[in-house]
Amino acid sequence: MKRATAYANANIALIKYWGKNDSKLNTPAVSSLSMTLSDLGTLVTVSASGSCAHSSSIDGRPCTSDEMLRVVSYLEQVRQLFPYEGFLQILSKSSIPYAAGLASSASYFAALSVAINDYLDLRLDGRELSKIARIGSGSAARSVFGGLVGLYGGLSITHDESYAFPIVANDKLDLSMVLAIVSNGPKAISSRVAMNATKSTSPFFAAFVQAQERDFKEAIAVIREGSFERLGVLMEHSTLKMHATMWTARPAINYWLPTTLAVMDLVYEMRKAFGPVAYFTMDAGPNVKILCQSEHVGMVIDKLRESTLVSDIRSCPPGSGAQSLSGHLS
Ligand code: 2P0
Repeated sequence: MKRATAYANANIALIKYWGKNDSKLNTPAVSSLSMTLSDLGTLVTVSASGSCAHSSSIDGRPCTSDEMLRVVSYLEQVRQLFPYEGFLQILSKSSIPYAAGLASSASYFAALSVAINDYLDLRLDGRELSKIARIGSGSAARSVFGGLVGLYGGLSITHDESYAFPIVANDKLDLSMVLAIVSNGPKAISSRVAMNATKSTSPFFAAFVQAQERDFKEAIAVIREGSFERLGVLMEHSTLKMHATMWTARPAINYWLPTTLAVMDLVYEMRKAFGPVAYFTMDAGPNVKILCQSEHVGMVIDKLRESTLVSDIRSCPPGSGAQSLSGHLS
């Protein structure tokens, strides 16, 4: 039986993507920048479905109808771009808590895109792969590449212009991300629904979009120069601006929990005690991701443990991009 399997890691945005330009092709309204994480990702195997419909399972359970809708819509978009016959079976296995704001859809659609590329023998390069991964999930475009990655977006950007690219970081940065898992539960509102509601109702959304291109370009320059402090400051400002657009949506959207704020406070305390060593970012969920340099990972973990605010702590250095594998899920 013909099968193709790929693995992709999750990524965490330093400069956030929030809001869409085109909902069908899923082009983002703003450019964004992320770090691909190591050892936190999704394995996907593609084969023929053997029936007259696509089929799909996640971690051994059948997809819910909403999940199925999203996968089928992606597979049919791919069919329009790269015509293929018949229907596909998609099996996946993830090391990420599902839908908890830990980029599970990013690694899923990046791995799926690479597996489909192999299965259909499309021979797409990284840029083209990132464009089809983006159709599945905006952030998935970035998981195609390892390390630090940019993704072009914009209010009038086209499918061809919206692709991801790797950014060569200055060795001085030596980044790592510590994840403080406040909650593993699925989010109450999907990021897709939340970003559409934010874009159409928040008076702050236009300001977020306006500032984003400058933040994106500055972050790329800072990554090349190797200034950790400037990168951390930009990252915190980006997440706070993004969440401010959500709180000012109607009705308001809030992903944070009291523990989220307590962990943010702890990061401020780390900086008071040790200088510019740690910065926070939060996504569509209550979990806090702390950016630091390798030499400070031990201190960040110790402080989190001492605080007893979270029991699940993971540290992730930068990880590799999506890749084809020879073993398959069954
Ligand atoms: C990001 N997030 O840049 C931002 C920050 C969450 C907050 O991308 O609708 O799953 O599939 O394109 O990529 C989460 O949204 O949204 C996300 P879709 P996605 O990482």
